[in-house]
Amino acid sequence: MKYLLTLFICFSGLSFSQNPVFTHVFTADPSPHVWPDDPNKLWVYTSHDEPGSNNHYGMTGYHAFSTTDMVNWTDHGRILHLENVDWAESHAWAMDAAYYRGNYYLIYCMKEAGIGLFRTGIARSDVPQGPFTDLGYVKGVEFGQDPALFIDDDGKPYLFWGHDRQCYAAELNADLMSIKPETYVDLTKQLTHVFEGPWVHKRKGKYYLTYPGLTPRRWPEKMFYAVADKPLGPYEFKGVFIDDFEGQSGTNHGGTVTFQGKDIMFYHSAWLSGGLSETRNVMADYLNYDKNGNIIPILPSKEGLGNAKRTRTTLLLEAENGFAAGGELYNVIVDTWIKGYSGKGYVTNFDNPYDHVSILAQVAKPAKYRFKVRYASPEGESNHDILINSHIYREFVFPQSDTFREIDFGIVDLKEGNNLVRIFKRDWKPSKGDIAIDYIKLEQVFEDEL
Ligand code: FUB
Repeated sequence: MKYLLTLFICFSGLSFSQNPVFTHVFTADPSPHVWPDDPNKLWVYTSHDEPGSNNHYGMTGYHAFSTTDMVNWTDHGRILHLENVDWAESHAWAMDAAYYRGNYYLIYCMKEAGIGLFRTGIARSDVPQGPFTDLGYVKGVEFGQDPALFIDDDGKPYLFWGHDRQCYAAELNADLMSIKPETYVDLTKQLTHVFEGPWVHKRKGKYYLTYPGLTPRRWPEKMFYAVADKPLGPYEFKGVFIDDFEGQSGTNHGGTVTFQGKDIMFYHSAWLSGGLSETRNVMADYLNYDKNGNIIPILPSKEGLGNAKRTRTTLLLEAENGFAAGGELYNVIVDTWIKGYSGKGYVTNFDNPYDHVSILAQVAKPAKYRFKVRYASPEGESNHDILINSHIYREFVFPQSDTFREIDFGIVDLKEGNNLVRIFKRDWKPSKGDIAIDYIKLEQVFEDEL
């Protein structure tokens, strides 16, 4: 059977390639989760590398991704940015996410304004895709780089963080805003070679702490792990499970998740940028254990998680997210009243020339996307300009529609980096109606499909 499958692959010209997982945007430090309200959806939260920078100093924000089949992904866009965190000045480095007492949390690190030292920030949302609202930083955490928030089965929250060859942990108070000082532990000596980036998962009653480290102090980072009977240790060092590999980044960082019955390790490499060490992309491979519960080392594979030729991502960018997602709402409002609407909100009240909504799409390289807009316009047709990066892409009359529907505008070109899509009220023809914009979609298309 295996032979036949190999033959089929050779003759059909198919080769499976699901790594890198996201090929349209540079992403790093993946934090994978399955939330309790939907076991059929896998979420991955990432930091974002700026195209062209090839260093970590200019990192400014985070993205959320979701999938049900590990082939077709949704990029929910920017979910938190330095601009949305008034105590921070730079270094939007690694983060984690958690579901806790009915809300979703993003726990992240940024450098504190005027001080320049890492703090561990907490932001909250009532939906997994964000955007997240900053609540401040966790008190009692110094040098709070690379936080991981682990909620144990008994509901107790634990924070782990790692910075420059050190790793610490503590139980958090129930509001997640401060540690319980009496629980604080220094795990550094238990985690041989540790450099940063701790992540904890639980399997068969044991706590696995995975982390990037240097042997001895030699870059690039490899991934190691240690195991304990209690979340705060003591941890027993086990060894390396992702060694050096071709095309790796200077750093490595990641986490594990169980999805559809399989254990998966998400981490990062520099494959998408062609080996630019600090311009990274998310990778994923299955994680297996031996009969004693030891992690079987992972060899980063081109195939990744599946049997599809490649992954495909659609950017699903909600109009109402505005500034929190890098966009803008100019003299328009967010509403939900249109009959049958069930989302978080749409943008409406385009009643003056220049009223507009702008939506940010971040991509790694110049590429083509299929562009769609979901709208309703119950009172009649409505005239608008659609601008992409300040150029008029289309002057368009949105037809009257009582209900929300998608218009497919065909293929558009996006440039490397930040792209702003603006839907703009212009007085070139009077409108009868007032549109409501729900979202835009930008679907990845590949050269061989054009
Ligand atoms: O992504 C920026 C930094 O690089 C992270 O915080 C570290 O863990 C390393 O991956």
